[in-house]
Amino acid sequence: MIRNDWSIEQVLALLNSPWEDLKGMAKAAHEEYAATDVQQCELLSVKTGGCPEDCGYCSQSAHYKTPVKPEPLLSVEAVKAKAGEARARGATRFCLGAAWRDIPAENDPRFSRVLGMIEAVAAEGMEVCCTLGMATEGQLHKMKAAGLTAYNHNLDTSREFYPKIISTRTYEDRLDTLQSARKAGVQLCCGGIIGMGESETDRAALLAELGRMNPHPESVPVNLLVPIEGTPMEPNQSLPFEAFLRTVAAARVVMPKSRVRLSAGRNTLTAEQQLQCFEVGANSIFVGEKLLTADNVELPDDQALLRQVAENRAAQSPA
Ligand code: SAM
Ligand code: DTB
Ligand code: SF4
Repeated sequence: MIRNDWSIEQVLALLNSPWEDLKGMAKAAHEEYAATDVQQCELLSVKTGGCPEDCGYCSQSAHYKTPVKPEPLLSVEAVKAKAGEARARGATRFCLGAAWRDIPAENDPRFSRVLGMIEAVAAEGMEVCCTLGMATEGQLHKMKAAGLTAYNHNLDTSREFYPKIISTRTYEDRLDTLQSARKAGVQLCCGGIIGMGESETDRAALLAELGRMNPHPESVPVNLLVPIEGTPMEPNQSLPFEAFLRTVAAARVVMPKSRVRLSAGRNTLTAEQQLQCFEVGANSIFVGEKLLTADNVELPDDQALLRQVAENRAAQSPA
Protein backbone atom coordinates (compact mmCIF):
# COMPACT_ATOMS: atom_id res chain seq x y z
CA MET A 1 0.00 0.00 0.00
CA ILE A 2 1.28 3.48 -0.86
CA ARG A 3 0.92 5.77 2.17
CA ASN A 4 1.39 9.51 2.50
CA ASP A 5 0.86 9.81 6.24
CA TRP A 6 4.16 8.60 7.71
CA SER A 7 4.97 9.85 11.20
CA ILE A 8 8.52 10.20 12.52
CA GLU A 9 7.74 7.57 15.17
CA GLN A 10 6.59 5.07 12.57
CA VAL A 11 9.71 5.49 10.47
CA LEU A 12 11.90 5.33 13.58
CA ALA A 13 10.19 2.05 14.51
CA LEU A 14 10.96 0.75 11.00
CA LEU A 15 14.63 1.77 11.28
CA ASN A 16 14.84 0.00 14.65
CA SER A 17 13.03 -3.19 13.62
CA PRO A 18 14.89 -6.48 13.90
CA TRP A 19 16.93 -6.68 10.68
CA GLU A 20 15.11 -9.74 9.30
CA ASP A 21 11.77 -7.92 9.68
CA LEU A 22 12.93 -4.69 8.00
CA LYS A 23 14.64 -6.66 5.25
CA GLY A 24 11.47 -8.70 4.66
CA MET A 25 9.29 -5.58 4.42
CA ALA A 26 11.74 -3.86 2.08
CA LYS A 27 12.03 -6.88 -0.22
CA ALA A 28 8.24 -7.27 -0.32
CA ALA A 29 7.75 -3.57 -1.19
CA HIS A 30 10.49 -3.79 -3.82
CA GLU A 31 8.97 -6.85 -5.48
CA GLU A 32 5.47 -5.47 -5.50
CA TYR A 33 6.05 -1.88 -6.61
CA ALA A 34 9.56 -0.95 -7.66
CA ALA A 35 11.31 -1.09 -11.03
CA THR A 36 13.63 -4.11 -10.87
CA ASP A 37 16.44 -2.80 -13.09
CA VAL A 38 19.31 -0.71 -11.72
CA GLN A 39 19.14 2.63 -13.50
CA GLN A 40 22.47 4.20 -14.40
CA CYS A 41 22.64 7.99 -14.13
CA GLU A 42 25.56 10.26 -14.86
CA LEU A 43 26.35 13.64 -13.33
CA LEU A 44 28.03 16.69 -14.81
CA SER A 45 29.01 19.84 -12.96
CA VAL A 46 28.14 22.60 -15.45
CA LYS A 47 29.18 25.44 -13.12
CA THR A 48 31.64 24.55 -10.42
CA GLY A 49 32.47 26.22 -7.09
CA GLY A 50 32.17 29.75 -5.73
CA CYS A 51 28.71 29.11 -4.29
CA PRO A 52 27.35 31.78 -1.91
CA GLU A 53 25.59 29.16 0.27
CA ASP A 54 27.31 27.75 3.35
CA CYS A 55 26.25 24.07 3.26
CA GLY A 56 28.63 22.54 5.79
CA TYR A 57 29.34 19.43 3.69
CA CYS A 58 30.04 21.05 0.33
CA SER A 59 33.28 21.36 -1.61
CA GLN A 60 31.75 24.15 -3.72
CA SER A 61 30.80 26.64 -1.01
CA ALA A 62 32.78 29.89 -1.18
CA HIS A 63 32.67 29.96 2.64
CA TYR A 64 35.34 27.24 2.97
CA LYS A 65 38.82 26.77 1.61
CA THR A 66 38.52 23.46 -0.26
CA PRO A 67 40.57 21.89 -3.07
CA VAL A 68 37.87 22.81 -5.66
CA LYS A 69 38.78 25.44 -8.25
CA PRO A 70 35.81 27.54 -9.48
CA GLU A 71 34.94 27.11 -13.17
CA PRO A 72 32.55 29.22 -15.29
CA LEU A 73 29.36 27.88 -16.89
CA LEU A 74 30.12 25.24 -19.56
CA SER A 75 29.04 25.65 -23.17
CA VAL A 76 26.08 23.75 -24.63
CA GLU A 77 28.50 21.93 -26.96
CA ALA A 78 30.64 20.69 -24.06
CA VAL A 79 27.53 19.38 -22.26
CA LYS A 80 26.27 17.69 -25.42
CA ALA A 81 29.59 15.89 -25.89
CA LYS A 82 29.62 14.63 -22.27
CA ALA A 83 26.00 13.50 -22.53
CA GLY A 84 26.79 11.52 -25.70
CA GLU A 85 29.67 9.77 -23.92
CA ALA A 86 27.47 8.94 -20.93
CA ARG A 87 24.80 7.47 -23.14
CA ALA A 88 27.35 5.35 -24.99
CA ARG A 89 28.46 3.94 -21.59
CA GLY A 90 24.89 2.91 -20.75
CA ALA A 91 23.49 5.85 -18.74
CA THR A 92 19.78 6.52 -19.27
CA ARG A 93 19.62 9.66 -17.17
CA PHE A 94 21.91 12.69 -17.16
CA CYS A 95 22.00 15.22 -14.34
CA LEU A 96 23.35 18.76 -14.64
CA GLY A 97 24.54 20.38 -11.42
CA ALA A 98 25.47 24.00 -10.72
CA ALA A 99 26.89 25.69 -7.62
CA TRP A 100 24.26 28.41 -7.61
CA ARG A 101 22.07 29.63 -4.77
CA ASP A 102 19.33 30.03 -7.36
CA ILE A 103 18.95 29.79 -11.13
CA PRO A 104 19.80 33.02 -13.06
CA ALA A 105 16.73 35.08 -14.05
CA GLU A 106 14.78 34.13 -17.16
CA ASN A 107 16.17 37.15 -19.08
CA ASP A 108 19.79 36.27 -18.16
CA PRO A 109 21.74 34.65 -21.04
CA ARG A 110 22.91 31.94 -18.61
CA PHE A 111 19.29 30.80 -18.26
CA SER A 112 18.95 30.48 -22.04
CA ARG A 113 22.15 28.47 -22.05
CA VAL A 114 20.75 26.11 -19.42
CA LEU A 115 17.67 25.62 -21.64
CA GLY A 116 20.02 24.81 -24.54
CA MET A 117 21.81 22.23 -22.36
CA ILE A 118 18.51 20.57 -21.43
CA GLU A 119 17.48 20.39 -25.10
CA ALA A 120 20.86 18.91 -26.03
CA VAL A 121 20.67 16.16 -23.38
CA ALA A 122 17.04 15.36 -24.21
CA ALA A 123 18.05 15.04 -27.88
CA GLU A 124 20.45 12.25 -26.84
CA GLY A 125 17.40 10.27 -25.73
CA MET A 126 18.13 10.37 -22.00
CA GLU A 127 16.07 11.53 -19.05
CA VAL A 128 17.28 15.00 -18.06
CA CYS A 129 17.64 16.07 -14.44
CA CYS A 130 18.90 19.43 -13.19
CA THR A 131 20.09 20.55 -9.78
CA LEU A 132 20.77 24.28 -10.00
CA GLY A 133 19.59 25.65 -6.65
CA MET A 134 16.34 27.46 -5.92
CA ALA A 135 13.96 27.86 -8.87
CA THR A 136 10.64 29.53 -9.57
CA GLU A 137 7.61 27.93 -11.15
CA GLY A 138 8.10 30.10 -14.25
CA GLN A 139 11.69 28.90 -14.69
CA LEU A 140 10.64 25.30 -14.15
CA HIS A 141 7.87 25.61 -16.77
CA LYS A 142 10.43 26.82 -19.33
CA MET A 143 12.84 24.03 -18.38
CA LYS A 144 10.04 21.49 -18.66
CA ALA A 145 9.23 22.78 -22.15
CA ALA A 146 12.92 22.35 -23.07
CA GLY A 147 12.74 18.65 -22.09
CA LEU A 148 13.47 18.51 -18.34
CA THR A 149 12.36 15.25 -16.70
CA ALA A 150 13.14 15.95 -13.04
CA TYR A 151 14.53 18.57 -10.69
CA ASN A 152 16.91 17.49 -7.92
CA HIS A 153 16.59 19.49 -4.75
CA ASN A 154 17.49 17.64 -1.56
CA LEU A 155 16.00 18.23 1.88
CA ASP A 156 19.28 16.70 3.11
CA THR A 157 18.15 16.01 6.71
CA SER A 158 15.42 16.69 9.29
CA ARG A 159 13.87 20.13 9.83
CA GLU A 160 15.48 20.26 13.29
CA PHE A 161 19.01 19.42 12.17
CA TYR A 162 18.92 21.55 8.98
CA PRO A 163 19.97 24.88 10.62
CA LYS A 164 23.05 23.15 12.05
CA ILE A 165 24.37 22.39 8.55
CA ILE A 166 23.19 25.41 6.50
CA SER A 167 22.51 28.96 7.66
CA THR A 168 22.01 30.78 4.34
CA ARG A 169 18.60 29.25 3.54
CA THR A 170 15.75 27.47 5.29
CA TYR A 171 13.92 24.17 5.02
CA GLU A 172 10.88 26.17 3.84
CA ASP A 173 12.95 27.62 0.95
CA ARG A 174 13.70 24.04 -0.13
CA LEU A 175 10.04 23.00 0.14
CA ASP A 176 8.96 26.05 -1.92
CA THR A 177 11.19 25.07 -4.85
CA LEU A 178 10.00 21.46 -4.63
CA GLN A 179 6.41 22.66 -4.77
CA SER A 180 7.17 24.89 -7.77
CA ALA A 181 8.62 21.89 -9.61
CA ARG A 182 5.49 19.85 -8.91
CA LYS A 183 3.27 22.70 -10.13
CA ALA A 184 5.30 22.93 -13.34
CA GLY A 185 4.78 19.21 -13.95
CA VAL A 186 8.44 18.35 -13.34
CA GLN A 187 9.25 15.14 -11.43
CA LEU A 188 11.01 15.43 -8.08
CA CYS A 189 14.36 13.98 -7.17
CA CYS A 190 14.71 14.60 -3.46
CA GLY A 191 16.72 12.88 -0.78
CA GLY A 192 19.45 13.54 1.71
CA ILE A 193 22.85 12.91 3.17
CA ILE A 194 23.58 10.62 6.04
CA GLY A 195 26.67 10.63 8.21
CA MET A 196 26.61 14.38 8.93
CA GLY A 197 26.36 13.81 12.68
CA GLU A 198 22.56 13.55 12.64
CA SER A 199 20.67 11.21 14.97
CA GLU A 200 18.63 8.23 13.91
CA THR A 201 15.54 10.34 14.68
CA ASP A 202 16.80 12.93 12.16
CA ARG A 203 17.07 10.20 9.53
CA ALA A 204 13.57 9.00 10.40
CA ALA A 205 12.26 12.59 10.22
CA LEU A 206 13.75 13.09 6.74
CA LEU A 207 12.16 9.87 5.44
CA ALA A 208 8.84 10.79 7.08
CA GLU A 209 8.99 14.25 5.46
CA LEU A 210 9.53 12.66 2.03
CA GLY A 211 6.97 9.97 2.75
CA ARG A 212 4.30 12.56 3.53
CA MET A 213 4.69 14.19 0.13
CA ASN A 214 1.84 13.31 -2.18
CA PRO A 215 2.92 11.98 -4.58
CA HIS A 216 6.27 10.80 -3.25
CA PRO A 217 9.39 12.11 -5.04
CA GLU A 218 9.93 9.90 -8.10
CA SER A 219 13.56 9.50 -7.11
CA VAL A 220 15.32 9.58 -3.77
CA PRO A 221 19.11 9.92 -3.66
CA VAL A 222 20.72 8.51 -0.53
CA ASN A 223 24.11 10.18 -0.13
CA LEU A 224 26.73 9.06 2.34
CA LEU A 225 28.72 12.10 3.46
CA VAL A 226 31.95 12.52 1.49
CA PRO A 227 34.10 14.41 4.02
CA ILE A 228 35.69 17.32 2.15
CA GLU A 229 38.95 18.93 3.23
CA GLY A 230 38.36 22.46 4.52
CA THR A 231 34.64 22.03 5.32
CA PRO A 232 33.24 21.88 8.86
CA MET A 233 32.42 18.20 8.25
CA GLU A 234 35.94 17.16 7.29
CA PRO A 235 36.54 15.47 10.69
CA ASN A 236 33.22 13.57 10.74
CA GLN A 237 33.34 9.92 11.77
CA SER A 238 32.23 7.53 9.05
CA LEU A 239 28.81 6.03 9.60
CA PRO A 240 28.56 2.25 10.20
CA PHE A 241 27.35 0.46 7.05
CA GLU A 242 24.40 -1.00 8.94
CA ALA A 243 22.91 2.48 9.44
CA PHE A 244 23.23 3.17 5.72
CA LEU A 245 21.65 -0.18 4.76
CA ARG A 246 18.76 0.32 7.18
CA THR A 247 18.14 3.80 5.74
CA VAL A 248 17.99 2.38 2.20
CA ALA A 249 15.60 -0.39 3.31
CA ALA A 250 13.36 2.06 5.19
CA ALA A 251 13.30 4.41 2.17
CA ARG A 252 12.03 1.49 0.06
CA VAL A 253 9.27 0.67 2.58
CA VAL A 254 8.19 4.31 2.97
CA MET A 255 8.30 5.10 -0.78
CA PRO A 256 7.65 1.75 -2.50
CA LYS A 257 7.59 3.03 -6.09
CA SER A 258 10.41 5.59 -6.04
CA ARG A 259 13.86 5.09 -7.53
CA VAL A 260 16.14 4.83 -4.50
CA ARG A 261 19.56 5.94 -5.73
CA LEU A 262 22.90 5.08 -4.13
CA SER A 263 24.65 8.42 -4.60
CA ALA A 264 27.68 10.09 -3.00
CA GLY A 265 30.02 7.87 -0.99
CA ARG A 266 29.26 4.67 -2.92
CA ASN A 267 32.98 4.25 -3.55
CA THR A 268 33.47 3.57 0.17
CA LEU A 269 31.20 0.50 -0.02
CA THR A 270 32.36 -2.93 -1.13
CA ALA A 271 30.61 -4.68 -4.03
CA GLU A 272 28.99 -7.05 -1.51
CA GLN A 273 27.63 -4.12 0.51
CA GLN A 274 26.17 -2.53 -2.63
CA LEU A 275 24.54 -5.85 -3.60
CA GLN A 276 22.93 -5.91 -0.14
CA CYS A 277 21.57 -2.40 -0.82
CA PHE A 278 20.05 -3.56 -4.14
CA GLU A 279 18.48 -6.52 -2.37
CA VAL A 280 16.60 -4.24 0.06
CA GLY A 281 15.43 -1.64 -2.40
CA ALA A 282 18.10 0.46 -4.07
CA ASN A 283 17.49 0.52 -7.83
CA SER A 284 19.70 3.25 -9.22
CA ILE A 285 23.32 4.41 -9.10
CA PHE A 286 25.46 7.25 -10.39
CA VAL A 287 28.09 5.94 -12.78
CA GLY A 288 31.13 7.73 -14.20
CA GLU A 289 34.48 8.59 -12.70
CA LYS A 290 33.27 11.77 -11.02
CA LEU A 291 30.13 12.82 -9.20
CA LEU A 292 30.09 16.63 -9.31
CA THR A 293 33.52 17.26 -7.80
CA ALA A 294 34.19 14.09 -5.78
CA ASP A 295 35.50 10.77 -7.09
CA ASN A 296 33.02 8.03 -7.88
CA VAL A 297 33.49 4.35 -8.67
CA GLU A 298 35.80 3.23 -11.53
CA LEU A 299 33.97 2.07 -14.65
CA PRO A 300 35.31 -1.54 -14.69
CA ASP A 301 34.21 -1.99 -11.05
CA ASP A 302 30.69 -0.85 -11.92
CA GLN A 303 30.59 -3.09 -14.99
CA ALA A 304 31.48 -6.06 -12.76
CA LEU A 305 28.91 -4.96 -10.17
CA LEU A 306 26.09 -4.69 -12.73
CA ARG A 307 27.02 -8.09 -14.20
CA GLN A 308 26.71 -9.55 -10.71
CA VAL A 309 23.28 -7.92 -10.27
CA ALA A 310 22.14 -9.50 -13.57
CA GLU A 311 23.51 -12.93 -12.55
CA ASN A 312 21.81 -12.79 -9.15
CA ARG A 313 18.54 -11.86 -10.80
CA ALA A 314 18.82 -14.69 -13.35
CA ALA A 315 19.57 -17.16 -10.53
CA GLN A 316 16.44 -16.03 -8.66
CA SER A 317 13.95 -16.10 -11.52
CA PRO A 318 12.29 -19.45 -12.27
CA ALA A 319 13.85 -21.33 -15.21
N1 SAM B 1 23.57 23.83 -5.55
C1 SAM B 1 22.50 22.92 -5.76
C2 SAM B 1 21.82 22.54 -4.49
O1 SAM B 1 22.40 22.63 -3.42
O2 SAM B 1 20.67 22.09 -4.57
C3 SAM B 1 22.89 21.68 -6.51
C4 SAM B 1 24.21 21.00 -6.28
S1 SAM B 1 24.43 20.23 -4.69
C5 SAM B 1 26.13 19.82 -4.76
C6 SAM B 1 23.53 18.71 -4.81
C7 SAM B 1 23.47 17.80 -3.60
O3 SAM B 1 24.68 17.07 -3.47
C8 SAM B 1 23.30 18.45 -2.25
O4 SAM B 1 21.98 18.75 -1.97
C9 SAM B 1 23.80 17.36 -1.31
O5 SAM B 1 22.72 16.55 -0.89
C10 SAM B 1 24.76 16.56 -2.17
N2 SAM B 1 26.15 16.71 -1.70
C11 SAM B 1 26.94 17.79 -1.87
N3 SAM B 1 28.15 17.61 -1.29
C12 SAM B 1 28.12 16.38 -0.71
C13 SAM B 1 29.08 15.65 0.07
N4 SAM B 1 30.26 16.13 0.37
N5 SAM B 1 28.71 14.42 0.49
C14 SAM B 1 27.50 13.93 0.19
N6 SAM B 1 26.56 14.58 -0.53
C15 SAM B 1 26.86 15.80 -0.98
C1 DTB C 1 22.51 13.99 -5.09
O1 DTB C 1 21.71 13.83 -4.16
N1 DTB C 1 23.75 13.53 -5.11
C2 DTB C 1 24.43 13.94 -6.32
C3 DTB C 1 23.27 14.62 -7.12
N2 DTB C 1 22.21 14.63 -6.19
C4 DTB C 1 23.48 15.96 -7.68
C5 DTB C 1 25.58 14.84 -6.05
C6 DTB C 1 26.55 14.29 -5.04
C7 DTB C 1 27.64 15.25 -4.88
C8 DTB C 1 28.76 14.68 -4.12
C9 DTB C 1 29.86 15.64 -3.84
C10 DTB C 1 30.59 16.17 -5.02
O2 DTB C 1 30.76 15.50 -6.06
O3 DTB C 1 31.06 17.31 -4.90
FE1 SF4 D 1 26.05 25.60 -3.07
FE2 SF4 D 1 24.60 23.40 -3.52
FE3 SF4 D 1 27.09 23.23 -2.45
FE4 SF4 D 1 25.10 24.23 -1.00
S1 SF4 D 1 25.23 22.12 -1.80
S2 SF4 D 1 27.16 25.11 -1.19
S3 SF4 D 1 23.89 25.30 -2.54
S4 SF4 D 1 26.57 23.93 -4.48
